Amino acid sequence: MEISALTRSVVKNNHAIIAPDGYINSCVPGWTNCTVNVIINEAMGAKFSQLLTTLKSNGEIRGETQAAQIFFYVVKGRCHANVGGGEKVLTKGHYVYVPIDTPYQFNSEEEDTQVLSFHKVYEALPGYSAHPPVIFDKSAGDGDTYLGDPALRLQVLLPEKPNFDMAVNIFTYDPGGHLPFVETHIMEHGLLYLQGQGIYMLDHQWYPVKKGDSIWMAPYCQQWFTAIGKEPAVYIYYKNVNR
Ligand code: UGY
Ligand code: MN
Repeated sequence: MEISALTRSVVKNNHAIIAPDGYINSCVPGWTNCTVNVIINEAMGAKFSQLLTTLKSNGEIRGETQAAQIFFYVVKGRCHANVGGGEKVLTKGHYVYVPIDTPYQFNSEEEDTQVLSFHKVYEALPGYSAHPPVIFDKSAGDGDTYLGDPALRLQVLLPEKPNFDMAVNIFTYDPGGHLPFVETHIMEHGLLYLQGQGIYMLDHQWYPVKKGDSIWMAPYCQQWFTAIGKEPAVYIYYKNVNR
């Protein structure tokens, strides 16, 4: 039998690893027939939230954004999205950007559909208007070579425009691929592993991580990663940008 007092999850002042074994469900008004796990949040010291929501076949995610914009990404399954008047059926790898003051609705079309979301209070930029809602129903691919290393690929999911104050990217590492240097930066991250495994160094501590794990990195939390195992390691991550 597993010893239930053990976990790989840690929560420190400037980083956290959250493995699924520690999840406790939350209730979010309007998000019904689904399991909501708030993985990263202001309560932890972060300046954004990261949620993972698993919908039953009749599950619904419905609301209207206020101060915070939301980025939704379909991790698995199938759902019908209605955002800011646009409608589409979404499957794995599709994603949606919901700006502030915008109604949104997602209805599951398959049991266990899973949706990742990043929520951030929008910081407007004088002279620029907020980007309208977008439903991206083309699957995210492998991405472009990162910093000249073909073992690393980065796919940028949102338009690189100054009116966006958040970026969401997918990072793919072939086994043995690693960040070219220890990153030390002001931007904050939240991430979810979609595939594979590896070793993350956070604030000079070393953690084995794998598919299903999430990580929070506060500003200036030093970070480095290498992929191990037999398949590429892939994570989707949030970053605050342009402000
Ligand atoms: O965009 C980034 O800062 C990215 N290279 N960081 C990371 O994957 N930990
Ligand atoms: Mn980084």
